[in-house]
Parts: sequence; C-alpha cells; structure tokens
Amino acid sequence: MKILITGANGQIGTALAAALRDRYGRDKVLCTDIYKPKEDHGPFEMLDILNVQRMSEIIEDHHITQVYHLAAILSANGEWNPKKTWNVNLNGQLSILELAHQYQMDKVFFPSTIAIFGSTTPKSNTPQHTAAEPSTVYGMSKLAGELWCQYYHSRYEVDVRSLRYPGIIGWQSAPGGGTTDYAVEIFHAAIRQEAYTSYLSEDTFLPMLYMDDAIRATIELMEAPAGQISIRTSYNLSGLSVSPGTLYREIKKHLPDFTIRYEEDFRQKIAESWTESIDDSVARKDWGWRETFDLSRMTQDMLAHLGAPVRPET
Ligand code: NAD
Ligand code: AKB
Repeated sequence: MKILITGANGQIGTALAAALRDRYGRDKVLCTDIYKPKEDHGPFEMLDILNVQRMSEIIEDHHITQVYHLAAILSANGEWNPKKTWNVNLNGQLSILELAHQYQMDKVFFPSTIAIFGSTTPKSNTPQHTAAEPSTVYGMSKLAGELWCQYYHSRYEVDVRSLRYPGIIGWQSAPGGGTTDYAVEIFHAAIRQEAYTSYLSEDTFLPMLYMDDAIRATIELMEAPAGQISIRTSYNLSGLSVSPGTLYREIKKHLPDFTIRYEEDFRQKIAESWTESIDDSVARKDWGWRETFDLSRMTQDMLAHLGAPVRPET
C-alpha cells in the first residue's frame, strides 16, 4: 500500500497525514501540495493537481495505490475567482478519478462538504438524500464531484469513498478560507487574550466536527469492507451544531475575560444557505460511525492543546 495525499499542507491534510503515517508508516504516505510544508515530516513532492502529466509521473514513480484527494479552494475564497475554483475543484478531481481508473488503484478518498446543500434543503436534521441547490461555486463543484465519484464507481468500479464533512475544528492547523473558519479563529483569539470579531451573527448555527473525529471517520470509512459502503456519492457526517454565540460562551467558561463582537460580512449569506444539523444515520448503520466530541469536550481539548488553563466541568 502506498498513499498519495493532495493538498496535504492544508487544515485537514496536516492532521490526516500525521494520522495515516502513524497508522501505516512514515514512508507509506506521500504528501503533495502547491507549496512546500513548513516542517519536514516525511516524503513530499510539489504537485499542482491541474498538472496531469506530473501527477501521472508521481503515481508511477511512487507506485501509488490509494489517493486522499484533499486539494481544493474552499467556499469563501472560491467566490473571489469562481472559474478557477471550478477548474481546481472539479477538473482536479476528474483527473484523480481517471488516473485511479487507469492505474487500477485500490481506493480513493474524496472529501465533500455541507456546502453542497442550499436554500431548498431542509435545514434541520438534513437527510442523506435531499434537495441540493448550492449557492457557491465551491458547493457546485463538490456536488458535481460527488456525482462523478458515483459514476466512476458504477461504470469503472473505482472504489472511491466520500464524506460530506461539516466545518472542521482543530488545533493542529489553520483553516484555509472557508465560511466555517471562525470556529477555529475564535479559539486563537481567546488564547491571545484578544477580542474576537465574528463575521457570522451570534445565532448562525452550522454543523461542525472536531478534527480527531473527522480523521477517525475518514480512516474508518476507508478501512470498511467495500460491501458495507452503500453510498457512493458522499456520506452525511455529523458531530455538533454550533453558532458563534454558543462557542463564545463555552470558551468564556474557561477564559472569563474573553469578549466578542459581531460584524457580518459576505460569509453570513453563505452560512445562511447551508443547513444547521445533519442526519448521518446511514453512515452510522453502514460502517458504525459515532462522534466522540461534544461542545464541552471539544472546547476543553482545543484550549488545552493551544496552551490555555482549562477549568474542569462543574
Ligand atoms: P485547505 O484550504 O486548508 O487546504 C487545501 C490545500 O489544497 C492547501 O494546502 C492548498 O495549497 C492546496 N491546493 C490548492 N490548490 C491546489 C492545486 N491546484 N494543486 C494542489 N494543491 C492545491 O482545505 P482543508 O480545510 O484542509 O480541506 C481539505 C478538503 O476537505 C477540501 O477538499 C475541502 O473541500 C474539504 N472540506 C474541508 C472542510 C473544513 O472545514 N476544513 C469541510 C468540508 C470539506
Ligand atoms: C468551508 O467553510 O468552506 C468549509 C466547508 C464546510 O466545506 N469549511
């Protein structure tokens, strides 16, 4: 087994690469990205996913058998250059699927997102199969990507598996330009003893998931027997549903002087077009998904890792 990760220097890639290396061995995981990593943790190659020739050479030279395709432009950054976002997100993914087919790879992981949902989607307990009319180019590209996953699986038997990640909260790395970035930034502001200015309103609830749970879900999905995978578009995945207000109040329990103010920007509209909570019962039934971090445990773990004094629950 030899794993290739695209977009490995990003928020999720940083944590996922470390977890995969712990599990399968440092040299079994080749990280790639368009810029060099800040620290050397193992094999790395520069790779722009739009460079198909280079990607093909890397797959051959390193005898790649699995790809975790993380490279993408996220929802907020994506709106600044819609055509580039579509190109990177959709054509990059199509190249990966085509190469996985050509080189008869064992497995591919494709991260989808709650951004595939839109204003016609039921907002609460959003079902696995439901209306999906995304408003961002990021959401459009990921929704099309999900369908391409299903197509390559049914037509060419490519074993591609996917999760619709909610916003991911983790201490390991900085977020990369999404609408849910505030949920990481708020912890860093609190640690620096700075007031936080939230670009989402106090009561904007979105589905979120702690990084440890997201990484575990990814590995559990990828290691599940193929017969247990009934969804070949992308699985709904849920952890918690939080707003800037709930996160602020939870952090304040440990850092009582922390303050927040609210100044909505263009991301508010994107957040309002997404859902608030997710029904992930199909993932629970098919491959046994269970989250382990609630709001209180996640907040304590984040603050402890970032170096704040944590007050035990009373
Ligand atoms: P990120 O923005 O932090 O990282 C993406 C990485 O892709 C960056 O390191 C960037 O340099 C790289 N990249 C961009 N263009 C590239 C190109 N042309 N070729 C190669 N690499 C390129 O994103 P992330 O938060 O780590 O997300 C990883 C994946 O998970 C993405 O596909 C994203 O859509 C998905 N996802 C993330 C979240 C989340 O909350 N973080 C939620 C849902 C889905
Ligand atoms: C974003 O906000 O764009 C991402 C996501 C939910 O896909 N974090």
